[in-house]
Amino acid sequence: MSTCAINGISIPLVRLLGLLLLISCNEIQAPVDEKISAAMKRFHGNDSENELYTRFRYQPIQGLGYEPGVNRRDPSTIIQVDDLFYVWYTRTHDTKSSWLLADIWYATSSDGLHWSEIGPAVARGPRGSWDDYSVFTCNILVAKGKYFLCYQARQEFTQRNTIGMSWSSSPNGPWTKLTEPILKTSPDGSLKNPNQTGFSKWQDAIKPGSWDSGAVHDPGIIVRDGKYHLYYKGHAVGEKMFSDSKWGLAIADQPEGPYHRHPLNPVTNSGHETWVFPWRTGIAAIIDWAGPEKGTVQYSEDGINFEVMTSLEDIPPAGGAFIPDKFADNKDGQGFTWGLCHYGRTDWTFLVRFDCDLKRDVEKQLDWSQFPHYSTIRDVMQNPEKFAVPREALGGQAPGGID
Ligand code: AAL
Repeated sequence: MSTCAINGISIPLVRLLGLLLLISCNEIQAPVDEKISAAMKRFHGNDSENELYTRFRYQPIQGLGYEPGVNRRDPSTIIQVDDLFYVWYTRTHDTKSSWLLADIWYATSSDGLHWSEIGPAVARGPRGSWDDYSVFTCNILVAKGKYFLCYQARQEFTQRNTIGMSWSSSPNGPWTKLTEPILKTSPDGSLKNPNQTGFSKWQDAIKPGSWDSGAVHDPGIIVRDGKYHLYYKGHAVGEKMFSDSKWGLAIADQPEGPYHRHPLNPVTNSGHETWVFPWRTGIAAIIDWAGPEKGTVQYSEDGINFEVMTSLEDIPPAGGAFIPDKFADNKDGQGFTWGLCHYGRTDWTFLVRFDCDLKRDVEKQLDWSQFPHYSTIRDVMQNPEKFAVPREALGGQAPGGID
């Protein structure tokens, strides 16, 4: 074999020719690359052409709107049974917290705007049980001809929470509780006051723990390849900032579990209330206000490895969408156009409706004049007096349009 020596290293001639060709190709390519800015290298297209881009529009609803004396929050995914839409949510009369001392209630509607509150679905357990303090922040799964509600549970003198489940053969109940939680916080880390009641204080740590050792929140289950994929939010014991939360995945062969944490957890590096839905052959996620990838919509072919698709503004807080194919397990996720979410910056939390274009094949609303959130500052909206702006002026539009 012919060889050639470079710096005393002998290289077969064929490999050397290949190497030279590679170097010369790179040389030809380099100037072309240099003509693309870093921003355009990571550019995947305009939002106007991006299927996963949307703007959110909001409107009031009847029956679950603002009502002094009642907190309603964290609505579930909405399902349709016969001609009725169903939603489940946290309900409490407490003035110190809108999710502790709570029970899970449900409401129905035939148009998604006028809701009738029916009554409690799942209530707190008897004193001393693992769900005696609050059952809250629920989600619904429809599988095997049954309905499963999964939710956060707290015991009165225990800081770390659990995820519980109840099932029923009808969306109207009655609901049967599983005797044990389906997920618990990772047991590591050490809290300063593990048996304190009231708000969870996973920040106060003697020893920090893993990412979901402080709390397992916002459970929601999707069916995929015949298995039950439970997505949830985790907080770490010793977490420094409230918005350092991340999402994880636990998988089971049966709706009731046992659920096993995925070895690649956490599967997101950001996100508060979990919001995942089947999209085409994979899973999409809306990451709201928490973490370095806040305000993004992400996609994952396998439900585990998520990539940012674009960013979104004014994401519905704790959005519970009407996702008709959430449990279809057909690798043909279509998305959704509406749902409910909560408003939490009032004395009593309440639910509102959002509409959007996150459905394949819908024509997107691209007209900017439709979106009054553009050019706003939250502090001015909340306290216009401080900025000497008359409250009546808030909804207006500055002359000159939207430039
Ligand atoms: C929500 C959710 C969980 C938290 C609290 C009530 O936004 O993340 O449910 O525990 O806030």
